[in-house]
Amino acid sequence: MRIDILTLFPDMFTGVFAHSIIHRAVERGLLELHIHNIRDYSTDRHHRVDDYPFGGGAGMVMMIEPIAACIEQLKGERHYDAVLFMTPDGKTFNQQKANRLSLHKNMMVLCGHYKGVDERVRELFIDEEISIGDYVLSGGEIAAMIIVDAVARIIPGVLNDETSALTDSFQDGLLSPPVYTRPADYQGHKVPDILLSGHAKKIEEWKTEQQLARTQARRPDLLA
Ligand code: 6GU
Repeated sequence: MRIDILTLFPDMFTGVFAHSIIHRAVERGLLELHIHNIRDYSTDRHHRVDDYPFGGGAGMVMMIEPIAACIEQLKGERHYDAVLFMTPDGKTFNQQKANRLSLHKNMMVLCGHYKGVDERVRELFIDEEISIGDYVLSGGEIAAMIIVDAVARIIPGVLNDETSALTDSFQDGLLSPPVYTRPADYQGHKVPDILLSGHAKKIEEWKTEQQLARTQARRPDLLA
């Protein structure tokens, strides 16, 4: 899978993408990430990428031309299955959306900033508008990293069997059971006996019970 990210702040991505699961996916040749600085596509003599809003109002608006130039150049090089726009007024991201996006071969992710992006960008170029939740971030970059992480880790071959995405909270509609490691007794706080019993079948039953109880207590909306 190839993901192209269009941003005014390319440096924000370097640390996050150099580590952890995303890095492993890239190392294994399962994910290709390309970060594009929208400013490089400005033909303006001052490399302007934003301007005052027509009709007035607070804040600057990202201009269409540099964004269009970047998207059109990329589309001339290969087919894109989807062009996403990260915006708080998009549809809320969830595991189901991550699963669906992970099936794409090539996808573009546009990160918005300032007060917004010229509406014609959405009309002309965007297939899907995605928010990561009901709060406002200063830009779409951190949201884009979250999408890339959630998608990267479910590409087959990225995770090992022991960390399989299939056992995640949300994949089966239930929260995960509690987990424990050594010591079996920490200052009198003991690991549940069942986990030390060696009864594989009983342990599985216990885990499922725990999943149901946790989901009922913490996220009853998932059971509804
Ligand atoms: Cl995708 N962008 C911004 N700027 N704020 C957000 C968001 C995205 N999702 C939630 N808040």
